[in-house]
Amino acid sequence: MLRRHSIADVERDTGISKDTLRVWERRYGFPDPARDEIGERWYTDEQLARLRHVRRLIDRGWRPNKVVPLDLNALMALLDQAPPPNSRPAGQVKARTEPEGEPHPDVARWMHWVHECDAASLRQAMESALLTDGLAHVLREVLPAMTRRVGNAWLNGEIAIHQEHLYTETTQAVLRQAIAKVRQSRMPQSPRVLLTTVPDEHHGLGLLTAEALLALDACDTVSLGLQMPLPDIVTAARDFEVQVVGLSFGGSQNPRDVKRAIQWLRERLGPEQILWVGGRLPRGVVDDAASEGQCALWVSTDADDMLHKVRAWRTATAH
Ligand code: B12
Repeated sequence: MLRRHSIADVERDTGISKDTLRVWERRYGFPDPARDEIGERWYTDEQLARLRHVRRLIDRGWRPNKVVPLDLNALMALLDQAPPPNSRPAGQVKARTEPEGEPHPDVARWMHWVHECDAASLRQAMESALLTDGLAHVLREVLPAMTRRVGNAWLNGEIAIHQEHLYTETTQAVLRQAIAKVRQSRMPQSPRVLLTTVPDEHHGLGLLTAEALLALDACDTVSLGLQMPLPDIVTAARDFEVQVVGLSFGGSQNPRDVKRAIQWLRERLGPEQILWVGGRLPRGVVDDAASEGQCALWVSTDADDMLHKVRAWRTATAH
């Protein structure tokens, strides 16, 4: 069934602001949304798919006037090419591009089962990688590469949404089982960490990755799953007597909401607690939110940094 998307949906999905969408409509004649009876813009699936590709090309350094007018096939062909001539220097390229780097052999195998919609074989392949290479290796080397591949494959139309869901669900099931196996008693001087996401944050693999790495590092974690209302996070942090509240962000939230959530929590968690935010954070949001609030703020966007913070905490509380 064809779906229609409001301008706010398109902004949230692609990260292209409403103002920019309107300017492109005037300037390039695309996107050319239909209007409803009260004049609101409505975009089709096809327009949304085209805009996702435009966004990725702009992130790679293409200028809007070169890509906005192109059709989907032309955009896909450009995505397979090298960066454009005179592209912006690396520092100015938006952080959301997802180069895949050298293909990992497990990724090719796992993708095969995703294409085949074969959940049992995918799960078996993941379990066998865990046995052969260990959880830490899979978390650091294979899962990030596989997730990027799956994300790009979905974006390029190589796989359907149900195949992307098959990957996410299987990964979650395998990781949960692996976490249960490695969970060990908490090392003295380790923070107890409550893990969750804020309302409307549906991305859960980052949270699970963090939980698995903390379990490997003998930290005690309390995982409350996704989308906890903010006041309940504060209550749970008190009731579970945690030292750290870890939040994971998937990159699709409005930066204003992310900043507000961080500030709101920093004002209400205790001064002895730490708010730990990880995942994909809109640029600048954490800097803005960092100056306010009574509890400390940790930010981690990669796995090793997460463990350094735990070690620093252990050292600081060792006496
Ligand atoms: C799977 C997925 C989904 C699934 C999530 C299912 C689930 N149960 O998790 C579903 C289908 C629900 C989904 C929905 C959406 N998604 Co989505 N999704 C993805 C995908 C493919 C994988 C995300 C993921 O799990 N990554 C794996 C984790 C392990 O990696 P990570 O998040 O980077 O985390 C690492 C670190 O940051 C750290 N970390 C993470 N959390 C934490 C927390 C703490 C405390 C610490 C210390 C560390 C830490 O640990 C990890 C390992 O180092 C990505 C594409 C990609 N390549 O990642 C898009 C992606 C994240 N989604 C995106 C978007 C736009 C959306 C949607 C708006 C619409 C859409 N187009 O599908 C909705 C929004 C839903 C919502 N309101 O939250 C965009 C975000 C754009 C951006 N600005 O970055 C991405 C990047 C796709 C893209 N290329 O455009 N998505």
